[in-house]
Amino acid sequence: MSFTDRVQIHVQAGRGGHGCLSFRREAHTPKGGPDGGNGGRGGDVLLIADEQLTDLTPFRTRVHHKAPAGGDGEGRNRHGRNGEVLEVHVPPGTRVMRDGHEVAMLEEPGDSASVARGGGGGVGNRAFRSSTHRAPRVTVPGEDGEEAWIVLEMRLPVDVAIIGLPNSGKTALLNALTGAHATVAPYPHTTDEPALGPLEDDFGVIHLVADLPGLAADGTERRGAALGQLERATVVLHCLDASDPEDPADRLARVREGVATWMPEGAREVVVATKCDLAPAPPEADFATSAETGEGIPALRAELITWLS
Ligand SMILES: Nc1nc2c(ncn2[C@@H]2O[C@H](COP(=O)(O)OP(=O)(O)OP(=O)(O)O)[C@@H](O)[C@H]2O)c(=O)[nH]1
Ligand SMILES: [Mg+2]
Repeated sequence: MSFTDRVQIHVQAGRGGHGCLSFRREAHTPKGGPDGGNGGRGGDVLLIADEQLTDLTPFRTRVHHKAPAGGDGEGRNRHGRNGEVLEVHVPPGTRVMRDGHEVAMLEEPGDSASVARGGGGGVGNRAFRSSTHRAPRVTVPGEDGEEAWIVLEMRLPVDVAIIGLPNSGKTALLNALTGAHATVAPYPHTTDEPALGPLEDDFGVIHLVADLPGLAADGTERRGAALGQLERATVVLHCLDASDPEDPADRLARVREGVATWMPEGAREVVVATKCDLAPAPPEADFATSAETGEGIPALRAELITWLS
């Protein structure tokens, strides 16, 4: 399971309107001067973050996004109208990539970024009139709008984050709770990249549970990028190894200090004692579990589902 949702879309800004070739025609002036107006600008394509959207699914079927062209110039010096900006709504938290580089990050609702500039309007023959050129037949066509393939990326929001010291049983807990198959091993730092598992609630909604490695044994940050996934979690499961002889309060404090920067405001922190088949849960724990025997896992899962629903 991947942490990011990604789609590729094509954006095309509007072409500029063409300049007009026209001469004034009036009943009493057989050869009027040039009066062809300029073309309007093509419309830009603007991405805008919209809180109504939560994922990139709509873009799987709507790939091409084209802004309208500018209007052509007309006789009697009438300018073409500018093409309207095409607003493409994306979910907040969307990263915009072009040619492998980030070009914009639309974090908050209302954030916007122009991803394709409309073409400039053409020039009508009126503009070329001068004392030596009384009847210019020159016009300039509108420019093409910019077009590009861009990639939209969105980090999937983690609902439940599992944190704890290295080797504290985080991955084993993830697997037991969600049926994920992430690697569990008897040494620290087995998990280098965050691992994900799905948890389905009573309404069939999938919530993502993530094992977030990233702390060293002393509680300091080892890989901040992984811990960055914490920021949207609503529940944080803090693993406390029951079989570890070191003072539980000290271990809890160390981890809390280590993740303080990323801890989301208002998230519910739950202390989960792990490996309770080896030793009794310390009093600091809210839940006593064992991934080995399954003890406490159904109760924790049921509580999680209640909180998330
Ligand atoms: N007896 C017992 N052993 C467990 C339990 N949970 C995990 N372990 C063992 O503890 C060791 C570490 O478990 P992991 O789940 O890999 O721990 P982790 O916190 O993900 O470790 P890192 O990713 O390496 O930081 C492994 O040898 C597991 O088999 C449990 O409930 N009971
Ligand atoms: Mg692990």
